[in-house]
Amino acid sequence: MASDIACPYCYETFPVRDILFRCIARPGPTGSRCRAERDQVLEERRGRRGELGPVFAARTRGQLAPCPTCQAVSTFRICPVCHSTLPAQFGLVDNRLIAMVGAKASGKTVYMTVLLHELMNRVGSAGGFALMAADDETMTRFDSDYQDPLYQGGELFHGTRTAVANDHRVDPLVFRFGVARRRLLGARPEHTLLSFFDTAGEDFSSQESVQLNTRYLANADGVILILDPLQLPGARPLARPGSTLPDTAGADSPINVLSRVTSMLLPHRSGPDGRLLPGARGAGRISTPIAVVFAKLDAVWDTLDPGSPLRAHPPGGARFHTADSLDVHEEVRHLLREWRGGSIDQILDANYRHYRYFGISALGNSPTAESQVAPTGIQPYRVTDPLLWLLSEFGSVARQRRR
Ligand SMILES: Nc1nc2c(ncn2[C@@H]2O[C@H](COP(=O)(O)OP(=O)(O)O)[C@@H](O)[C@H]2O)c(=O)[nH]1
Ligand SMILES: [Mg+2]
Ligand SMILES: [Zn+2]
Ligand SMILES: [Zn+2]
Repeated sequence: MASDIACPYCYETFPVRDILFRCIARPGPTGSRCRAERDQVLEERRGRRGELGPVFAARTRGQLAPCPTCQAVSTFRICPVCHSTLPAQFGLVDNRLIAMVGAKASGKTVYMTVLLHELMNRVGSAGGFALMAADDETMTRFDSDYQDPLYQGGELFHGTRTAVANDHRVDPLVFRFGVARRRLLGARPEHTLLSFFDTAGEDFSSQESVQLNTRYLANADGVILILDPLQLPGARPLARPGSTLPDTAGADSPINVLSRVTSMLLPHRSGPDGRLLPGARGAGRISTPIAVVFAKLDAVWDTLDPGSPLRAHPPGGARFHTADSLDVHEEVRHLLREWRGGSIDQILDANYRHYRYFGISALGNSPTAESQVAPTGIQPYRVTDPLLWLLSEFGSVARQRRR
């Protein structure tokens, strides 16, 4: 249903009027007070323990409601499915769910961390963007689990926990993204809530986890698919000496990950074993935009043509640059053929209405043999391009068509 909205934490959809409230559990106007209690739904769905105010329904589209028991007014709106506290203005501002998918060790977690760091810091202030955590938990978790280890410790991650290992939960990070621009009367709200979830590669290799991931993918507004060029047979020999070559195990090869993601987005066309069934080109193609991102570009940088757009200094600013992006798109498509990954292009072309190729490097350099960031530090290249493309597809970021 068009009016349904998706929870940025559990990705389940529901009508806005179904949003529940949580009592503040402090004395209300009548002097009576509700007691904090355990919330079993929140424990089961999110693994969060503790005692919280009781949940009540108000059947309102508003941002506050009085508790029917103690009359205290609450502004804590919660998801009817998982009982997570919804971000302020949820339902009033654009709400976009972004799924980050890719094979194990393709670079998803490093990329997500560097992308968010850049948007919060460097590119953010220079580019007229603002990004902040939409809830306290995202803030502390982003710092302690992602940003601090990489930026202060210089440590690379030890593999994301799979959703299955994590008790069938995925823990998205939720941010508020804004573009600095003058507010026009009647203009769309300036903020967009962005929910990112990063899966473990193994999540896509077992049938058990397919169901969980299907919900996240099916309700995502945009997909960022991370591919490691060093997993393509034609690119491996080109890797800069000292690069760590990932396994190219069958189940987790880029082509298999893309096939599995595609069949999750196209459930009616996948076979019982989760494999893609052939379909007529164009008919029922997937409308979710997918950014297909070649990560770790630094490892093959030296082999790129000196005139390649992937060696050019990208244009900056608070806009998405269409011409530059199309140059990169064509260049990556050409490289794909060279790297013997042409079947990736065929799958995308046959199944997706909106796909775009990108080439990025989150670190800018190979990590050391001890899995530490190189002594030269983190030097990201083109990391914001894929997200800005998705945001431009959603209409949240303006496009600059001419060069
Ligand atoms: N050369 C290079 N290696 C990278 C880059 N990003 C990640 N890596 C390597 O890829 C490994 C896996 O990255 P990670 O983000 O944990 O992969 P994930 O399993 O997809 O989340 C890291 O430990 C690094 O060795 C990059 O930008 N350049
Ligand atoms: Mg990871
Ligand atoms: Zn109450
Ligand atoms: Zn929820």
